[in-house]
Amino acid sequence: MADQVTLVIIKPDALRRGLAGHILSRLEQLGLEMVGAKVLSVSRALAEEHYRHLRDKPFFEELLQHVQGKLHGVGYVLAFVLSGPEAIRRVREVTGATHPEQADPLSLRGSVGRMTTQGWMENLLHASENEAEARREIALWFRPDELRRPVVPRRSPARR
Ligand code: DAT
Ligand code: MG
Repeated sequence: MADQVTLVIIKPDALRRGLAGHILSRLEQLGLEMVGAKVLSVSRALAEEHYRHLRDKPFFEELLQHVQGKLHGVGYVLAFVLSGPEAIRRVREVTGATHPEQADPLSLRGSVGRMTTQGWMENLLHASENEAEARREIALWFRPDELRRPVVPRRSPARR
């Protein structure tokens, strides 16, 4: 199995509900290497860039508010870079499908994710979907000196 790197974000809905430890402990069971970890406040610019593939969706504005913690009163997230065999697929499997009601009941989103009565999707964590997305996201969320070792090509000066 080829080694892969992936970006995981434990989002404000999970932190608000005290689920960071539960999520990390499920991820830890995959035996992946932790290459980077940090707590940070998400700027609007970072949120927009991270979710740029969804910018035309009707829920985009809510999504930006969500990842910035404005819906949950938690102004930060936890971000991780994990590496190991089939890391992307295996982390996505533990994470579960996007919609909590469609996610495998034993996955994180299926077991503790939920839709709120306001209609917000609390799906708890972000996990990269494929190698190209993982490379883009890791370069977006982590500076090279925040990673224990290089895992993605350096960002070109033009993109900073
Ligand atoms: P995933 O997070 O499973 O990779 P995605 O990349 O399609 O899913 O969407 C990113 C986030 O956007 C997702 O975690 C929650 C939000 N989202 C997606 N579809 C949505 C919808 N139909 N209604 C509300 N929020 C949605
Ligand atoms: Mg996605």
